[in-house]
Amino acid sequence: MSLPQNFLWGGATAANQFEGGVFEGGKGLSTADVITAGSHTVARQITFTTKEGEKGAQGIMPAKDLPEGAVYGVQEGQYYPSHEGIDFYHRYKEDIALFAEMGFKCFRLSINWARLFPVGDETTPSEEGLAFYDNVFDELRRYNIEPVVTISHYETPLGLVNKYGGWSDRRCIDFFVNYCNTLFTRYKGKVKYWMTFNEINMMGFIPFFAGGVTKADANTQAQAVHHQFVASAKAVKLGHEIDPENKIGLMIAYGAIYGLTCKPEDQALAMEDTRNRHFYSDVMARGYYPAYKLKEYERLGIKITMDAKDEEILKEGCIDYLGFSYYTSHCVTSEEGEAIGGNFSMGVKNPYIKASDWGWQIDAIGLRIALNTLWERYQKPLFIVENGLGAVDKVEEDGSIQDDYRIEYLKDHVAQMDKAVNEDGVQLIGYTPWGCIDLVSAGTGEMKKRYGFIYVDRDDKGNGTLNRSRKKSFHWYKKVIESNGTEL
Ligand code: BGP
Repeated sequence: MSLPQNFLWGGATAANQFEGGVFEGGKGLSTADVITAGSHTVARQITFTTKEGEKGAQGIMPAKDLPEGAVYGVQEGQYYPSHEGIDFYHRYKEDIALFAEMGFKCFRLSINWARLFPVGDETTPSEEGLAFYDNVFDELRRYNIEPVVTISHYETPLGLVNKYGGWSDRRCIDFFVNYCNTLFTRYKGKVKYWMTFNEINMMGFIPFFAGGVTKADANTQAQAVHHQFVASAKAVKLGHEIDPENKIGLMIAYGAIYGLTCKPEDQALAMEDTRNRHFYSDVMARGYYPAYKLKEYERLGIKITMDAKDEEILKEGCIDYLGFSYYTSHCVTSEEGEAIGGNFSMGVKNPYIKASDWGWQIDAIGLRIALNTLWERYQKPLFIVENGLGAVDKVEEDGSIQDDYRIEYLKDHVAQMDKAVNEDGVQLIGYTPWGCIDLVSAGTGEMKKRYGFIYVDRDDKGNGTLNRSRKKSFHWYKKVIESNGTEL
């Protein structure tokens, strides 16, 4: 069966993972720029200087308390993968031509906030920063590729972290809304699809990474999340006022969650875990805090400070669609179980499915379940804005890359997506597999964890020509798009 006409086939990226040009065009530093590379066993490190002038580094997965009063910045001799990324900053024309060759209808990218507002609290944006994205959007439009823009993807301007402690400070709301105002005004007519915060629910696991929050206590985290909710709702309202054509969505990390057995305790745990993911979409899609979260806050003694108008703002700023990432499903048990590695807490091993080299469990059917759950709960259009398999690719002697494992993963997921649409009646507007061109891994900082249809010659230490080449999956995906999902 075929997917709806105008279905947005494309691919997804994020500025700090592929743009590079970190010191060019007057760009300021962001949180991503002070995080060093790691491997999948060694967590990435945030670098900082303490008040006493001592330089240090601290792991970010899982989130730990960072030193009080530290100043975050770059240190000589450290390798920061975001600084050069894969150099999209200079190669965007070549890359967009390759996306066009695959037949992309849309392309998801994020704007680097610090490229427009180097510190984050300025009132006027950098013209050079704005012009860069103008060029990118114009180039996309030349090929009729619709930009899908994440406004904040795991990078808060470092100035906001060092001056205000990131999103724990309410003033960030105004800085963000001013940034959004700039985007909606400047790119009116060029961009229609927006998402406010990438994987906003990761604020609960990695608050520095997701929101520049340097304190990890539960109250500070909940307060920072509240600020992001209000900022997002204000942005939605403003975006609609500036251009009624704008479609502004949320973005959460999602996945089906199963109880390991049919033991009621396991199922209850699965229900609670699922609900915890829904907390973010509940607030942003329905416009109010759900009862279960208010009860939980009460139980834990968490008190959020709200302004008189916050409740009204949340109601007025409900999102137009739900964007989500789907890589894996999760399995939970009420008994002792072996926890799975990976970049976040992944629950326990599901005995029925295989896992990637990074331990992410591969479950295409879970995608159909996820689509149905979200559709039933919100009745708003869905957009799969990330999906894919992180794998090590081997370049053959003739230069080809035979990534059949990637094709198999994507094929199975597209088939389930098709079922959700054509058999279950889910309203799905698009599909943008993650890292459509190889880029830096968010979780590990590695290059060897690749997702792309396009190979980039670059290694974990930053060596390589940065030359691009087409993998076997490039040709496969081109056919999928051409046939609107009928030829898998
Ligand atoms: C999501 C992020 C992306 C991304 C992807 C894959 O959580 O939104 O930025 O990179 O996961 O994760 P990783 O890069 O760790 O493999």
